[in-house]
Amino acid sequence: MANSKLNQTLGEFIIENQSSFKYTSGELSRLINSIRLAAKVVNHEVNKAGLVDIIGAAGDTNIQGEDQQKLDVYANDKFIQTMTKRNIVCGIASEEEDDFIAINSQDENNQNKYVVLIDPLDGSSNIDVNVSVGTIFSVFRRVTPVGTPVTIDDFLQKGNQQVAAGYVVYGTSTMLVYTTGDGVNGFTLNPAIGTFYLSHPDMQFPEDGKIYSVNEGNYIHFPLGIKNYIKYCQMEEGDRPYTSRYIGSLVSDFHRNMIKGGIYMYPKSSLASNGKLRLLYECNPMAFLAEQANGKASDGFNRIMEIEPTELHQRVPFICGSKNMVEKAEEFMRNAE
Ligand code: AHM
Ligand code: MG
Repeated sequence: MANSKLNQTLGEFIIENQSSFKYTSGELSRLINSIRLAAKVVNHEVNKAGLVDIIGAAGDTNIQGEDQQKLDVYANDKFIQTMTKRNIVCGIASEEEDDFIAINSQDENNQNKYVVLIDPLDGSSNIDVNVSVGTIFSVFRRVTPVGTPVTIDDFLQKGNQQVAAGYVVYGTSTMLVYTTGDGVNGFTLNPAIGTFYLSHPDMQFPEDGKIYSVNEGNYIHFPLGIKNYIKYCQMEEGDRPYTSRYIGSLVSDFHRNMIKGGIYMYPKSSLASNGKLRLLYECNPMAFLAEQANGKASDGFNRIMEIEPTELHQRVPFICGSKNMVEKAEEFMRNAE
C-alpha cells in the first residue's frame, strides 16, 4: 500500500470503504464510528488507571463527588451508552450483562438492522498491573424483521454470519483493528489529537510461526492432544523449539501472534469442560479476524465460526492463529482421540 494511505484517518477510511461493503446503508459505518468514539473515551480512562492511588479506587467517591467505577463496568456503560444514545443498533449483548439489551424495542420505527455483541474490557484482571487489556466486538444483521423487538435468535447466530468484528487494544499505543469481511486493517490512536490513523493495512498472520501462547499452569488438566502438541512445540527439531509467550490478555496475545506468527490456545481442561472463553463475545470475533487475516480458528476439531450457539454466555475451547500451527494442533487432537 502506498505510503500516502498511512496518513489516512479511520474516519476517512470508513467513508472511502463504505461502498465496498455489500449492504451500503451507511449504518455499519455509523456503528464503527460509534465504537471509535467509545474506544477513545475508554482509552482515556484506562490510561488513568495507574493514578488510582491519587484519584481513588473503584468504590470510592472522586473529587467531583462521583463514584469511581470499576473499569470493566465503566467500559461496558460507555460502549452501551454510545451505541444506544445514537440509535445505531437494535440490540446489544455484553459479556458484562446477564441478558441482551433491546434498543427501542417498543418503537415500531426502529429501522436499525444490526446487533452488536461485545466484551467491553477483556483481560481486566491485568489492569492493576499495567498490562494491556482490550475491547472485542462482533456485529450481525438481525434475523428477525426490522421494526419488531429483537429476540435471542438475533444474537445466537453462527460466527460465519458476522458482518464485522474487531478489537481495541489498549497497549503501549492504542489500536483499533477491524474487519468487515474484506481483510483486516489496524489503526493507531494519536493521543495528542485523538485521531486513529491507518498504521497496519491488510494485516496477515504469517502461515507459520514460532510462538505458542497458552496458560501452561493448567498443563496437567489439558486433554492429551494439547499436552502432546505443547511437547511438540518444545521439542528441538527443525525450527523448534518455539517460544512461549502468554500475556493473559486475549487481545494482546492475538495481536502479537498476528504480527509475528503464532498460536493461541485456551483448551478445555479437567477444571473447565468447555475452556474459559466465550463463543459469542471472544471466540467468534477473533475467529472472523483470524480468517480474514489468513489465519485459522478452531475448537480443536471444528471451525469456530460454524459452531451453532445455544446460549449467550456459552464457552468453547479455542485454538487460533497461524494456519499451519492451528492445523498441526488439530492433528494432535485427532490423533489423541
Ligand atoms: P475475562 O473475560 O474474564 O477477562 O477472561 C478472558 C481472559 C483472556 O483475555 C485471557 O486470554 C484469558 O482470560 C486468561 O485466562 P487465564 O488467566 O485462565 O489464563
Ligand atoms: Mg473477556
